[in-house]
Amino acid sequence: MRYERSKKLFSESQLYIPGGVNSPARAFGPVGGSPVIIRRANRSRVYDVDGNEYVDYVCSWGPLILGHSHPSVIAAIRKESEFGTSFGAPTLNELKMAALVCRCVPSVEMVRMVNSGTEATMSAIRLARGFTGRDLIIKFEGCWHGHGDAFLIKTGSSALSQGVPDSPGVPDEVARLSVTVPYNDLEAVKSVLRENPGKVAAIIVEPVAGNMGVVPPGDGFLDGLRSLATSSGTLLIFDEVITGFRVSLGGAQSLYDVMPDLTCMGKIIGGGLPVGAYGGRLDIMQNVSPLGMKVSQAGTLSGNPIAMVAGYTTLLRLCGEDVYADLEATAEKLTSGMMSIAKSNGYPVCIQRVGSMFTLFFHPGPVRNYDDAAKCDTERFARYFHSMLDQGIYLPPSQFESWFVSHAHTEKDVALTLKAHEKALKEAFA
Ligand code: KE4
Repeated sequence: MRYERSKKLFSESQLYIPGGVNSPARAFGPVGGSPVIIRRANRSRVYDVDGNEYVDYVCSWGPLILGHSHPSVIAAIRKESEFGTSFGAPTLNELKMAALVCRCVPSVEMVRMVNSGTEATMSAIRLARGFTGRDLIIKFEGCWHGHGDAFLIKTGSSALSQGVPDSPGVPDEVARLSVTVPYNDLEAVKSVLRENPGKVAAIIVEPVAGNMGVVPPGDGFLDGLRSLATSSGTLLIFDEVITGFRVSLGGAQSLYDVMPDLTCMGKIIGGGLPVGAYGGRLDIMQNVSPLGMKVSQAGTLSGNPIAMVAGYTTLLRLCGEDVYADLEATAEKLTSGMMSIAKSNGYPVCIQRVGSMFTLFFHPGPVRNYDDAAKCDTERFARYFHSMLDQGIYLPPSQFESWFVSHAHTEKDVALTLKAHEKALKEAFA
């Protein structure tokens, strides 16, 4: 049987790990069935414990922009680990990394390393609150900023209502400090700012949303946020945990030429190891402990030397001239091929893409916000997903995630994917 060993191991995992997974996104909940257990990976391919091979479009949920087991990254990790695994003291690796991030990301003048995207967003919000002396934050429905209490809030019945907790364990008092508004809706942001003068510390946004499927910012949306933040004394935070070093070397802020006050990063900057970072304007960052206002934030393993070399080696490769043009070409070929198959058969789907991140929506489109995304036909997506898996194509197991193309994906991968896609669409719409 194709998934026999995976199924057996997953049942056993459920005895010891909640839901059998260390992050719920992996659990196949939205598509049904049992996850495949991955044993190893190389370039664009992952291999499960039953020996099945897949073309991988999850890429560890974004970090592996160079593909799996990139030889330079692996060599750097191997070499660095010979020198020790962690010192809890300053290192040369973290200096090189910080300098490179500041050079590549235009609005970042100073940066602090942490261990995950969640840590980055939680710390950025604390800094924004400390710096402005205000408590409220504005966030957008359908964006995901990790699992910090401040972010686990979705909109109430009215788009402008104060938040209610989305997860047990988030106190109402905390939830009330987050106001959720629809993505791509500047008017909604304006009203919240108008109703709460002098109270909003930060607006936090995924500059290209990747967590309701890929939803690009509409014309003028990011610029509009920038002006509203400036005129209200609110900080603008770009959560570039996905888009950082993905949509361009300088992230979404470079691509759209809009400068946030603070930027959260993760995924790619760790080269596949656990890293996050937040950075931005010098006058703000100079208040992170031990400096200035001493806004608290610390970490035993932050700036871990092995994680730093994995990230640094990845970023150096991305500084090469060819990478983003190649990624664009591969992603364009794949998505235009997928759409022409869908169109010629009259299937009501659409693809939204920015560079090498995209989503195939089971919705005719456009998808501009969470309400649009919620209209997708998730049952058809589940059938499509399983057909692709059975044909050796590994996709995120949810309609509301981004697919990622890596620099290791080849023409052959594209051809295999298109062939599988045609059959999977037919099965989804049967
Ligand atoms: P982590 O704490 O998972 O490293 O990063 C949180 C985070 C913050 N901001 C954005 C825009 C993110 O996309 C994420 C994490 N993304 C999810 C799914 N897209 C990772 C998968 C998972 O949670 O297992």
